[in-house]
Amino acid sequence: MIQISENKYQNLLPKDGEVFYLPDFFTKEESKVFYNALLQNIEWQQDKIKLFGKTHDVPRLTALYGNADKPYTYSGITMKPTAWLPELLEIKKKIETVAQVDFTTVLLNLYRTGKDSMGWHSDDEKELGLNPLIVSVSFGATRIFKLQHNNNKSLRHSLELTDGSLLVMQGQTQHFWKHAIPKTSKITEPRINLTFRVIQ
Ligand SMILES: O=C(O)CCC(=O)C(=O)O
Ligand SMILES: [Mn+2]
Repeated sequence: MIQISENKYQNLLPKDGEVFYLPDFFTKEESKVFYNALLQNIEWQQDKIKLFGKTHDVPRLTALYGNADKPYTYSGITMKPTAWLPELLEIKKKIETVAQVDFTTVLLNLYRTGKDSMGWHSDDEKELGLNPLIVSVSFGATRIFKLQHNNNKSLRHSLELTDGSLLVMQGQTQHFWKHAIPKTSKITEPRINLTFRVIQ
């Protein structure tokens, strides 16, 4: 699935899945160019979520890009992706040098400040298949990424996702672990995250 040197990068999970973190996957210059291009050119939208009969704004902006023939249902909404932009194809090409997979879809999140967040979840939609490979790229502000095991709450891991970094989740990770980006009062700058996925 992914070709990374097991000596240099170790699995961050003690069991039931594999998570690898590659800081500085993109240079500072590349990261700056992609950050500015994505901030400008992506059609960021405000998704809504219904909780106990009340509609709320999700605490971040999102977008879905990818192959037109691959609709994606998440949080109960079926989304048709917008056609790939050149900068997205450039990022996809670079990550396909370490992950020998033709990604069909990218989900983007814009965390405008530390007040924006992502709640605990697994990326376990059925379109992603049994053991999905998810490659996550970060540009802009550093945010904390948390992982917690479903059956044993004392099994947890926390790391900082820095500008230009890459995180890989694969194997059984989505069956056994949840992940989240918590709110923080320390961060006032935006962060852009892209998760490349394969819709079956
Ligand atoms: O922002 C992140 O690093 C996580 C995003 C995420 O978990 C998702 O889009 O499913
Ligand atoms: Mn996720």
